Amino acid sequence: MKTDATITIIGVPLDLGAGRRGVDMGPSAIRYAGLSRRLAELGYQVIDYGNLVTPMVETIPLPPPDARLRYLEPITEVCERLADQVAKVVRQGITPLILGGDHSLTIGSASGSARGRRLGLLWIDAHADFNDEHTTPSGNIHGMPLAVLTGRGHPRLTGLAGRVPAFDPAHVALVAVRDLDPLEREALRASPISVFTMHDIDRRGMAAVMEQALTVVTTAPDGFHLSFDLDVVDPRTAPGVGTPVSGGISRREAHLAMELIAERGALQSLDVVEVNPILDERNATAELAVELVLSALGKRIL
Ligand code: 4U7
Ligand code: MN
Ligand code: MN
Ligand code: MN
Repeated sequence: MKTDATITIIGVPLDLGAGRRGVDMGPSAIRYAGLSRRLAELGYQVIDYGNLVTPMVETIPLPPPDARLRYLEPITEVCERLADQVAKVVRQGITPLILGGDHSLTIGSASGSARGRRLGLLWIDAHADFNDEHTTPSGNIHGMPLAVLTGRGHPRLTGLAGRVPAFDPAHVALVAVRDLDPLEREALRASPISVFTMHDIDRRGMAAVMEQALTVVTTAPDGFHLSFDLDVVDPRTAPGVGTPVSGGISRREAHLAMELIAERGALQSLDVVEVNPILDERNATAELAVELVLSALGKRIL
């Protein structure tokens, strides 16, 4: 992407999809870390649309503890509005940058970006987010968006791109995964999604893995959407996430992945999700999110 292009920021202060509070403050923390100014310094025209209106958990009746799709209705309603907003921005030739918020919001952002075009999907996450209402151990929808976007899940969620699946699984790559639930793992093994685990990164290095993952997502004709869950980074570096998993990628590996994304020149839209300021240390995780967005959008050291 040319660095004089226009970027639109959309915040989604949603935490209904996660098991604990706090990710709803992610968009504020990422903005506070200097996102707009840094993007402008890189040469972009930046338009901040502000935050979508999202319901607060305290204002909704508590779902039963054994709910399998907790807060389906309000999450669907937010994702519908987000998908419409993202699709509108895309039609104007503008790149949407969506700030989360829990990962259920990507059902809206990626679906909106994929309306009327065939995109690849690059999912960088410690988790596969490949559960459905039958396999989920938690009932939390932030563990389901990749399944929904490839056509498996509640029909209220799978259709937001205007077709099911929103993304052909042959054009989807999952990078740096290290924590799978038993039934989720089976579903993933049976799916044509290209999965690159932490093991692959340890063995072959981030550069080789990312080149291959990018080849997968760029076989789609119209470019790709990036979904970046901050919990992919090791919790010593990115403590401010709701579901930390030790043994994650390093700061440098994360930057390298983003720099290789920029080099391909096919990125159409992106979201950065799961930043939880309550659990963060002096906004370090939000600051990292800003740095990584800059790398994905073309910032170079020299
Ligand atoms: B995230 C989990 F059970 N798999 O489904 C689930 F371990 O968006 C976690 O990647 C999901 O942060 C994590 O609840 C969702 C759990
Ligand atoms: Mn996730
Ligand atoms: Mn995750
Ligand atoms: Mn998480």
